[in-house]
Amino acid sequence: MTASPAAVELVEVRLPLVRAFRTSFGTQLDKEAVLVRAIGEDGLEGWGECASAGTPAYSEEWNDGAWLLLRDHLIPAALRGKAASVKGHHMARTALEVALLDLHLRREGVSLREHLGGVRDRIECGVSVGIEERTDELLEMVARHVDEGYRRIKLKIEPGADLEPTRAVREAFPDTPLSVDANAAYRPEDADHLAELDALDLDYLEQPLARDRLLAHADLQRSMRTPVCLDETLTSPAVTEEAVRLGACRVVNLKVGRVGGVAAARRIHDLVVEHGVGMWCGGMLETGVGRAVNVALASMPGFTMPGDTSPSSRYFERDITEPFVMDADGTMAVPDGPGIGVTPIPEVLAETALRRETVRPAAPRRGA
Ligand code: SMG
Ligand code: MG
Repeated sequence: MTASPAAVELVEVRLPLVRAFRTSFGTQLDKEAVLVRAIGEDGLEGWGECASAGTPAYSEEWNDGAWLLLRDHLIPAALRGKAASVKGHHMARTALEVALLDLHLRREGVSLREHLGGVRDRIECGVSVGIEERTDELLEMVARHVDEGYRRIKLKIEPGADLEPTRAVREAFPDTPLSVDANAAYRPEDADHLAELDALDLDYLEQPLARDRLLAHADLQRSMRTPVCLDETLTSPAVTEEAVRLGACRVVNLKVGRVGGVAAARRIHDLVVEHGVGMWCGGMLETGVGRAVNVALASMPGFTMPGDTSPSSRYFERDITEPFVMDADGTMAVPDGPGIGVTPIPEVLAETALRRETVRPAAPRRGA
């Protein structure tokens, strides 16, 4: 698809989050991200972001691992015009795939949205709200987000912090589209407890059980009215098709990094459309680089629900790119410039960088 880059730079950045984000697997205070910069012979650049975090709490991937895999395997292969033979590590692979795609699309003058066949120039924003100690503070946050115009509120839940806060939000906001995300915190034995969510008119219950429990999710879905949405489980087009055909989910959360790249995401998009299930674009607290990809993806026709595609201000005082801004109607523009349509601002990159390293083609061996 694309000529090999002349060099590839890795940059790890750290940005403080405007508010700590608590999920069933931990609390995040900062966003740390590995960014990939593909540098062409012609001086053009392409950027990609690895969706992993500082620790392997959401999935097996984490930033130190991604850094080594990119530096020692994925990038050296790409510099030779090859794909490395690597299993798993979808987020790291996606970061490089996107950087190379961005470089290619910039050369061609084509936006990622056009490349993907996106049909909208604005997308609907939802917001994912972390677990809060106090329900009154949660209600205040939700009220603020509803006022800001978000089209859907998602609450993080875990055992002990589920029915009570969700019921309180539903009572205060009877008409707001609402969903919950458990990040795999429940067991199949919790089915009766989870079925109590049915009274709260939720758009979906996201990833209630462990990610490898396809059949258990199908059983759970049969036992409750609220649609089950899968996130962590859906790591490829094949497993997504099996989940949908088994009835393990009625809604799909699509994250490009989790599924291994733009090409895999397109295949999932198409099969989800074919099966007529709901779909929305997930988020990993991305900086502007990863956000640009999510927003372009969400412009495709199969995205039927607002995603975790929030504006930059939901996460950062200052994003590393020009900020993504949400209008009062809860929508956000899809970038229309070439490639992903945004680039890191050099000064912000310099201020937020923890480390940088450039990988160049190996010098040819003597006699080779
Ligand atoms: O990007 O706004 C965002 C965060 C959305 O809740 C979100 N992501 O399971 O869907 C999810 C989580 C994964 C990341 S939690 C640190
Ligand atoms: Mg999730």
